[in-house]
Amino acid sequence: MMSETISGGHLVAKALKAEGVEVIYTLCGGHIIDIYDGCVDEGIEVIDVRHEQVAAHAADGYARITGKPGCAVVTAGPGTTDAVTGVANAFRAESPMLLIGGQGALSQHKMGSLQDLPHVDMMTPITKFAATVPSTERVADIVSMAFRECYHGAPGPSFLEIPRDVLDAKVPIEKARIPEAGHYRASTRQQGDPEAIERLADLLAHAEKPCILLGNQVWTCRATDAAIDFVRTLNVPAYMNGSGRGTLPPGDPHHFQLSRRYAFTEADLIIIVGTPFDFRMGYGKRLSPTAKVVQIDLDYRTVGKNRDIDLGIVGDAGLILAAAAQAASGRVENSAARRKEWLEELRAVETKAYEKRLPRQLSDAQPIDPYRLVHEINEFLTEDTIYIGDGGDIVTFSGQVVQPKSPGHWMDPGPLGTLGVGMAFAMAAKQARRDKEVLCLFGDGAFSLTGWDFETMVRFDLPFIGVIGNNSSMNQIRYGQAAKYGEDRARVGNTLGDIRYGEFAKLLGGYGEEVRDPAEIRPALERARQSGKPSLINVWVDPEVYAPGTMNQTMYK
Ligand SMILES: Cc1ncc(C[n+]2csc(CCOP(=O)(O)OP(=O)(O)O)c2C)c(N)n1
Repeated sequence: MMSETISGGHLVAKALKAEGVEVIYTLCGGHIIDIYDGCVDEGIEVIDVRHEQVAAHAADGYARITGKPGCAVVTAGPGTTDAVTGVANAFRAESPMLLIGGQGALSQHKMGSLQDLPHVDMMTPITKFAATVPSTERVADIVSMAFRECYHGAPGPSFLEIPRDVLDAKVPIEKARIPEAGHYRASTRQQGDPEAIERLADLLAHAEKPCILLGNQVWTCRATDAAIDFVRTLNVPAYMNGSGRGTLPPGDPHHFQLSRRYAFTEADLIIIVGTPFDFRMGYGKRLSPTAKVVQIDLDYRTVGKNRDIDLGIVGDAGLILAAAAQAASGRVENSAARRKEWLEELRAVETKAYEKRLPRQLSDAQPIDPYRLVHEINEFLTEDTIYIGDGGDIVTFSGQVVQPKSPGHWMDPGPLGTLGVGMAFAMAAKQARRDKEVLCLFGDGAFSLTGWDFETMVRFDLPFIGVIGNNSSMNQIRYGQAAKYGEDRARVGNTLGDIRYGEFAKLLGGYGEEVRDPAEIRPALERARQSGKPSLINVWVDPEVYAPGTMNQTMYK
């Protein structure tokens, strides 16, 4: 009797299915078509995009939204090099995704086959795991291995290249290991060392002016409830960054944003959760030198990096915060009363900063003040709107003003600062969460990197609200040039055309509008919401004003 056979591409699809992956993002090529065929059998959706960078960013975005790994499949050579930026972004952002690249046949190894490149060498420094699949029997096994590696410590991307003959060959099914869902990687989370938890409880019991920064990993670990319980039980003011934004809703008594620098200077205990001391944190320099500093992270390499700390705990943010809240709650007597003044002090700083900026947020100026645009967006967001920022200066403005209303509803590129993530993140967010509204703010520079994939949004019926803060410039860079070389030499390499992106949206089958009057921003956003289509509201903003962060050039300090 002939035994049943299975090809490499079908084994890929089975391994994806076992991991719960429901969709792959791809741009086709002859090397990878057997994976598509496998996806047909396994019921995995295939979303084909216009540039492999978008496929990789979408896999990153899918991971962020769902907590499952994202998967992008690209062809050999230029398909894989095009995806490098997306993988690199996921690497710096600690996002678990798998990129599968095609490769020439093993039988033609180093013979100069079409699109042959040393992919694994290229991917090794920007992944947690990069390998060639050497035989058809091992395909599903190695895909599962790549997923296992994605979740080692802080998550991150893996890369596999699968040679064409390995993918296309058929092997008897009993010879292939097909790992079963839930049976090939650990499902445990890492507890913090109990002794360290006791020390943290002790520090909390003695602190008069504590504060906590809830970073990316609070969302990665789905630690929202534990974080909320922690700050409420112990009465600790909370700041949020990256995907940690939205852990507490705006208006919550423990939600703070504009007084962060003040808090970090005045606090006697600073707890940093799941975010590194990188440029966004001034490498830890802006923390009071006399405060006790505690760092909690999934990755031991992040703890104590760039700055000394008093206590470092490696593990899952949710488990550690829950354990610390429990250990400290008996000891922090009357914390509500004790820290009342500290919270009031911070609230006063917060209110003052807000009131100072408010006139700009309400400005009727034409051309439109970017503060007005981001204010209107902030007012427009609902609890069910996922907000994405993709751009330079305009996104720096939005970082100050836009506050997501729910956890996991904020997406930015992360520390790689990659322009062009927006369309892909919108695609992944809408595809994974049809019940959510998705709004992406683009700079016109950022939009033009990957804007053609607006057409993919139309083709797959993925409605979203795109807003372009259009200043016909790469303004964040222009500012630095003007400051360094003078206004008369500032206009080199940063000028963009006056593009009517609203028309572009219509051309591709979406909804579009041009907005020059600030009073028209809100109605235009409402019409985009009503249209039920992918949309672009092209808002012409003043190119002569810059965000404070840009003017301080904080990102380079
Ligand atoms: C892929 C990529 N290329 C270049 C840069 C450098 N860069 C940072 S901000 C910026 C300008 C972005 O312009 P735009 O999106 O129009 O926003 P604006 O600053 O004008 O508001 C550039 C080019 C980058 N971060 N990422």
